[in-house]
Amino acid sequence: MPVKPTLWISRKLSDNTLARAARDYEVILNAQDRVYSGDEIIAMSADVDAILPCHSELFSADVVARLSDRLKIIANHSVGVDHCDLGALGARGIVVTNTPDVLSDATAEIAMLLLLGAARRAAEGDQMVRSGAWTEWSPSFMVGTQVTGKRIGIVGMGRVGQVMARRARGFDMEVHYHNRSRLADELAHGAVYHDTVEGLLANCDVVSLHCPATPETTGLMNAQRLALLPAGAILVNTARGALVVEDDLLAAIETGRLGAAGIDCFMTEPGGNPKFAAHPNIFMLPHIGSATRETRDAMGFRALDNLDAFFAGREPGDKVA
Ligand code: 8YV
Repeated sequence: MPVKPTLWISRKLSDNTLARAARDYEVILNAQDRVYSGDEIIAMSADVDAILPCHSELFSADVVARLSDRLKIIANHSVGVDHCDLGALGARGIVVTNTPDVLSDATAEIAMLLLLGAARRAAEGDQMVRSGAWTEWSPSFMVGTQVTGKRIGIVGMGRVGQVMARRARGFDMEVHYHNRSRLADELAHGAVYHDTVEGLLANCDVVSLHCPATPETTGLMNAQRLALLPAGAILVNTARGALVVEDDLLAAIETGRLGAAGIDCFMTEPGGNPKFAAHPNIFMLPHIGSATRETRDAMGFRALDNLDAFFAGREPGDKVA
């Protein structure tokens, strides 16, 4: 029997994922499901051949420089890899993989939920009924914004963005997008391409962010760009908190430039932005875009597929470094 590689699973993953991992690897678990510090990750790396982390574990250049030579692969349980310094990991010869595709449907579901919830005042309405404050009704009460037939602008027309476009078409929305490159016609399905974010923003009633957080996209939605949206537009973010300058979002909500926002990702996680709480037209969720039973299994399996390929001497399908 060949010796099984030793794998640290940094957070509590789905039961099916843990069972499969235990079958094929010597697994070290994180029984408390807590976030490990850089120093703890470095210490752990001396005892393992592989790590299966979430986006909550930070592999900064400083951490990567001190990882043990024993560690060969980081198989992320996430599509986003902004928590990993890919340049530093590549230079160390540590393979990095992610989990694309399998979370696109779940994330687009949450983006639609945020869009509808922001447009139709879901948080406010739920709170009113729940707290017993619903004491009267009138036709002018809780009036929101209709989504059907409006223009949606998708920033980042990758896998999640394309699913979001399909869902939006189900609401008869006119789809516009900005992407690094224009999609082939058979993928665009008639969506209108804008070669700049600025051009897109001026032409949409709703903007939904689906691009990764990179040095180029950090702070993308700042005061200048928010000012390009039509008054009363809605912003949806299921991608990364770093894409939005949160103080500028607050200012745009306060002036009415933004009619509402639906936010699943924040600069500070966990926790979010306490300043948002004063605004009932900011509909918030705690970074749960991919949190369905089906998708959690699929993400875990995809990460394990990547590990299996690596330890079988093949190139993992989702190698990003
Ligand atoms: C996950 C995510 O919840 O995949 C990503 O990039 O942000 C989320 O889908 C998280 O990373 C789980 O590990």
